[in-house]
Amino acid sequence: MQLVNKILLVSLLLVVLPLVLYYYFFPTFRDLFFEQKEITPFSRYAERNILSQEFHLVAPDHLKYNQPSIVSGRTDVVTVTPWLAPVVWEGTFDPVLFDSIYKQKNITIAATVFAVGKYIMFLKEFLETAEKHFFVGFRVHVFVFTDRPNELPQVKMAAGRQLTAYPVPSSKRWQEISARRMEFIQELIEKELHKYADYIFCLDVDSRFHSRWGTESLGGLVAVVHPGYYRADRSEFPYERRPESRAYVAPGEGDFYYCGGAFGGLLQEVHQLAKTCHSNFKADATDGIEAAWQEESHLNRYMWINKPSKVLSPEYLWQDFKNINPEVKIIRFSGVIKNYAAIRPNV
Ligand code: UD2
Repeated sequence: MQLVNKILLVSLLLVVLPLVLYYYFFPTFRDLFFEQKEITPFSRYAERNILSQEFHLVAPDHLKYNQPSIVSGRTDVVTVTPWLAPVVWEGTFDPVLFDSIYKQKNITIAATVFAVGKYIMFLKEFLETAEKHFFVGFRVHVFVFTDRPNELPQVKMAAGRQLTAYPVPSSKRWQEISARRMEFIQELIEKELHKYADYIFCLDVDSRFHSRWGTESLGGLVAVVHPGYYRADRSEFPYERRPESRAYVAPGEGDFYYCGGAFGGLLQEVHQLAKTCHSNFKADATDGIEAAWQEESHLNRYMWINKPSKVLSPEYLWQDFKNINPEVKIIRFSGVIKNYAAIRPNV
């Protein structure tokens, strides 16, 4: 009997051992038999929503709007990237058509804004102007990351729109506040937003809305071209230029210079962006390097490899101190003039 047991054990080992070795050394075999996909509430969200929200555009029947043309339109600006993503300028879209398509989708748009330390002073105007221009008529949930949750201004919000404070620590360095944004955005998406939000936009607080920022801005991964560099040669872009950094962009590379102060898209796309930038920023910090423009540098590196599916023109983030150029027909959102020495914790 004991001999039979031994024979059984040895033959079992002879079968199992090669299988185990094969599993570890040949990934294709492994993938054939074992599902490798990480199942999280977030990935379930992604599967459920991505197709219906982003790619299927249904217009209501009998909707009347101006006849579109494919032979006339804006000629003073480029309205499509070399990878055929639209570049959104005034005159390239029909707002009525866009809103009608997205109204039927019953979407929720989240917006994040950081108001740490004295930057809380910009929040009231940001929120008041957002009420007038940012996705008016849609469900919007604004999250304010702040170390001063008790100082949130009282702003009357329309039905379907709400404001939530998300406490974050103070910091002695503005660079750290700016840099940690990706980390907190990732955290918010994982903990909260995956349950109900479809799109997210991450915006600078020292800014205000002047005119419509609406459904025309929705897309998978959405970037805004920086107003300071949209006419410049790529050699002038302030990318991170030290190869030791994970934000490095080599000379002769890079499409546009994008703003750190406004980006967004589908929740799962922004989650991927925030997670990657956060982890690269952390790895850089371990190596003792901080990218030239913190998370903006990492975002630019990310967008060079992961091309945005929609690019917003500088109408979507202008700077109040800049003269307006003729191709900019409308300013939708702009950064206010500020005295850095008076508002930042360090200079
Ligand atoms: C640029 C970018 C900004 C960021 C930064 C580099 C634009 C228009 N702005 O702006 O997004 O990439 O360069 O790090 O693209 N903040 C606080 N408390 C502080 C300091 C900053 O809450 O004490 C938050 C706040 O939301 C602010 C944002 O961080 O809007 C960016 O800081 P900034 O506006 O001082 O940076 P700035 O103007 O250099």
